[in-house]
Amino acid sequence: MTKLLLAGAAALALLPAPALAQDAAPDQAAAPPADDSSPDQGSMKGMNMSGMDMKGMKGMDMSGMDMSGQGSGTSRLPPNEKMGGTMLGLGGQTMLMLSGYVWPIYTDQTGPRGDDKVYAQSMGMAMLTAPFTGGKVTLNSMMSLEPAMKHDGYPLLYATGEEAKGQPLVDRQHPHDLFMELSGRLDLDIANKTTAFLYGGPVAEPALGPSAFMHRASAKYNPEAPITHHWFDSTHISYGVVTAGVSAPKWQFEASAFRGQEPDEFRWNIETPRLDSWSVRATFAPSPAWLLQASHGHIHAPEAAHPTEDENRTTISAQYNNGSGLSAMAAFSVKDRVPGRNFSAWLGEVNWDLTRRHTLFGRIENVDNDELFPNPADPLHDVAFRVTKLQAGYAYRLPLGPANLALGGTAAAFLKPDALDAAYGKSPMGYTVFAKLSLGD
Ligand SMILES: [Cu+2]
Repeated sequence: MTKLLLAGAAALALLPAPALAQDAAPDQAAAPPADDSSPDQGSMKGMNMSGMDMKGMKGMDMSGMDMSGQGSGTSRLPPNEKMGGTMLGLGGQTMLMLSGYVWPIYTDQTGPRGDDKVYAQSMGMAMLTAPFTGGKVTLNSMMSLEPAMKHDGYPLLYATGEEAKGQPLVDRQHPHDLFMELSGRLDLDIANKTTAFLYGGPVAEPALGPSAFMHRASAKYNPEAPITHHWFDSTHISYGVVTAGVSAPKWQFEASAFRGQEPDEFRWNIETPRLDSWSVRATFAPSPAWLLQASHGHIHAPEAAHPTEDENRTTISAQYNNGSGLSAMAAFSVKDRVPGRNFSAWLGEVNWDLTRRHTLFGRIENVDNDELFPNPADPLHDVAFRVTKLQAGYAYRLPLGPANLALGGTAAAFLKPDALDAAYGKSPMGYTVFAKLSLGD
């Protein structure tokens, strides 16, 4: 995927700048400029044409390929939310969108349970869209080189979920798998702007939770995964997914069958797909700025360490994007362990592009977690603690042609019960500095 990103960037770098927009639509290059009342212009709004000559795009027929408001998997974002990327026309109306990032980070998580590390997050996405009369086919691939960061990922206080060396990961965030998504989607028009769709693949995302954090504008410069990842969006890499739904501009209903077990610690391979879990999701976009989501799923034996425990997960979320640099999300989740009890979590997240250069962002999370002491001999084993994480960050952005470089850092503090002082210290902190190079926004 780094390769993909570089290849995309290199391909663009080889083109003379004025040809860029034309390259995005070779068949329309010679088309006469359309008048400003072109009905297709609305669909351009959602696309990030950074560095491109918008005038050259006006004549394009963008019907069937409005990417605004699309999140990860089949999830949706506020219609105002742009999907960053570079479009390449492949003839006819077939388009290839490339986007991705390489994100070197240094983190220092303090206190007895902290650690520091230099690591890199990465992702490369390629999306092929081929409209036809009466519908559209979309193929998605998303890859990451994060498996190179070793099984135990990166230090992140109070994060839990998945395993390394056969042990549950605690105070660390797992790396993502090489194949984050390999999926296809078929949309068939059933009414004006309304489609019935079928989506799925060996690696895909079921209809559960809000769009995964790496696809939300509200988290685009936040280098830390949410410590509530396993309450909201941890199913975003599932081995085996089939989803059917109906999608309209303002609403979407869908249901999925998928494999409940989380990815194992060997992250270069594709694990055996199964369909042993299910979920349903309803999505509503009352206006271009808002996206509301509610979902519920039954996850069969998600954790390898607890093969006899299932999980019922219910999430609701509200996302906001004003279309001019301010995006936010508020979300609430209840994890009902079967057998077991409920564990709830909530999250608030914001990203504010103050100017073209300066961005402020932050996240607040609160989670009830009983996995902080995995050793059965520990007196605090299986005891639940409610922890709040408060995090703020800043990014300085440098546009580099079709790419963007963001330099920044974050600081995080925690509110926790005194009973955790012995293990974590009185006031542990989490710091990061980073440089995010992205194709697209
Ligand atoms: Cu993840």
